Amino acid sequence: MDWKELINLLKGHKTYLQMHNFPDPDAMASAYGMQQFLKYHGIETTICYEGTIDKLSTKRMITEFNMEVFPYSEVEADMKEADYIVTIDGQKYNSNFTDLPGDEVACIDHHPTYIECEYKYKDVRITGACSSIIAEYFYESNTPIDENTASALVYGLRMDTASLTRGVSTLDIEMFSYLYKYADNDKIMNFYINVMEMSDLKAYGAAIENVCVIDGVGFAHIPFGCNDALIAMISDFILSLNEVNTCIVYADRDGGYKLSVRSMNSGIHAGKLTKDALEGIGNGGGHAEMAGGIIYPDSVKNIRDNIEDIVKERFLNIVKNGCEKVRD
Ligand SMILES: [Mn+2]
Repeated sequence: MDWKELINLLKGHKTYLQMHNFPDPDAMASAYGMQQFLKYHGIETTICYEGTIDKLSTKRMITEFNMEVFPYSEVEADMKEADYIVTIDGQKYNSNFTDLPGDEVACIDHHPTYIECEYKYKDVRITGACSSIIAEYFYESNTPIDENTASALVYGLRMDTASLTRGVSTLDIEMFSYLYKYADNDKIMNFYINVMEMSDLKAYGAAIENVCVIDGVGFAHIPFGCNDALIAMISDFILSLNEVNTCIVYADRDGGYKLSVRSMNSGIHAGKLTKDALEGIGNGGGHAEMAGGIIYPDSVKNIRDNIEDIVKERFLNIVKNGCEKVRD
């Protein structure tokens, strides 16, 4: 990380901070934190995303932290091909990252790279949360951090690491302790109350009805559309079962399926498992502990009735053959 290089690169350019599609709290906190960091150094930016922000947790972040974030449809008329884009908590060419007209000159992310892309500035490190990487920009450059920004980053860090219990690196711990001093920790605790909506229960209900566990691997199909964040929450929930050490939860999406995968089994890398299991019918990847994927509508046209058997067979095959959890 060379924060001066990033500032020099962006100076004088109209810059967008693009989060991954359907941004989660870590993406929101990271984009907001980077916006505040750049603002202090004289660079104004616009935060944008594809998809929707429709979870209580992310909607609440906008009001509680006073964030300004724009769906692409609202900036479409303004964005030119020459404008700069910094990808935040995601990378160009990923299945969850829409290629917008602007020029992706920089990338700040904590996920493994699946498809290489040339950026003028790249800061990709495998950490529990992208928020930790953003916090380090403040720390390294001695940039003052206000309570609001520190609080948002603590929340993002906690959400992506399940409060420092999942995929944690030394940087996450160091940045948590750095941010903690500046954050409004009571405000953050309030985010953990009332996190579910009545409509979420329908998806939980379907998953519970449907769950099937084979050799420690849990599968649940939600037979209707759900947003990414909800599928991820249900995946965490299925993983909390004593009988489950790896789980695959998927919901219908535009004629295909959206998957969320978790692994607490040290022999199974969730990202590699997902990528390999979906080969030829979809796309996916992610961290050792958590991953996501999609199955394309075209590939299930004739097999939709058997989708549950097909998903089980594909994932169990990879699990059986071993899918070593190697740190990327
Ligand atoms: Mn993240």
